[in-house]
Amino acid sequence: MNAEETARDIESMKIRGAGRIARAGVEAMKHHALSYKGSDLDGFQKEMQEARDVVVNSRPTAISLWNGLQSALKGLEKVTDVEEGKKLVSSNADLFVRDSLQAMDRIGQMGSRRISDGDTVLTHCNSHAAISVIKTAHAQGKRIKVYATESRPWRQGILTVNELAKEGIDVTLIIDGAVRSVMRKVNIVLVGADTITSSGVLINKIGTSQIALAAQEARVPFLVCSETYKFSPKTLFGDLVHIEERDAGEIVKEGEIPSSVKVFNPVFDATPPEYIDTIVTEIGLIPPFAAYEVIVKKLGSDYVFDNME
Ligand code: RI2
Repeated sequence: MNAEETARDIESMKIRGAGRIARAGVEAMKHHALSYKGSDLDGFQKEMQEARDVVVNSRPTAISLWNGLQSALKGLEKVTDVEEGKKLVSSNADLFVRDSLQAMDRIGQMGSRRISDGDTVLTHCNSHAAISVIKTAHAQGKRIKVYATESRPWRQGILTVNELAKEGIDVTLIIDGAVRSVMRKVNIVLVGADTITSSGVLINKIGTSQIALAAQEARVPFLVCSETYKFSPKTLFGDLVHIEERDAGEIVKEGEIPSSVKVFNPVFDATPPEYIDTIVTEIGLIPPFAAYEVIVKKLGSDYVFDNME
């Protein structure tokens, strides 16, 4: 799909999930580069920047999209002709998609070591990184039970229960309000990430921070499953993460409430590092306070500074 179609599908949440939107974004860059007809290098580089800007603004919270698009265009300023530029964007995009899928598998392998036979897991929304851990543990023969939250208002929990049931995993759907009631039966919480800040704060689906609170009260380990491209270089230099707010129509039907009633629909929230036991990444289990190291080591301080906007 081209940049405009991809941006529209990400904004409408037809494509969703921090990892999935990043892969869709870099694929759109590859498509845009390969379909460029001109031979003018400046025009090509300008077109690619414009395409990047169209896609990156489609969902402001998940840094995965920004990191993915930056890596797709990495080195473009140094190419000497359009053909070289097309090849570079195409190979950058292929590399990002390959590495991001490999990262999910590695997270599954490493995270499953924290799952014991007979464990009950609670997960929120529809995180393929968290689901990778659950599926890997199940494939290892561990008899696990899963509570999946409905995750209002988009109800991504329905996706999760369908994906887990298909694998033959014992899964129970609960409403978001039931989390604290079931927490005493839970051995471990696994959630995904949209963004992890340089100070180790987790930005994830709304409701995550309440789950972390209930887990801490019940002394249940709370693990984040996140590829390193969900760590935010922009927060290293002072940027605050924008928490996306979406339409009231996602929560109430037309005419259901008086027009004088306001509707507040933030779709992400922030969980402080002290509520997080560890972050399962493809380069190992990272304490949240080591997020700075991951950002600088993985992306490099030059990359961070060069990509300040
Ligand atoms: P994976 C999703 O956001 C959820 O917040 C989920 O935890 C996170 O992205 C990571 O998902 P949304 O796109 O990359 O549903 O682990 O708003 O699949």
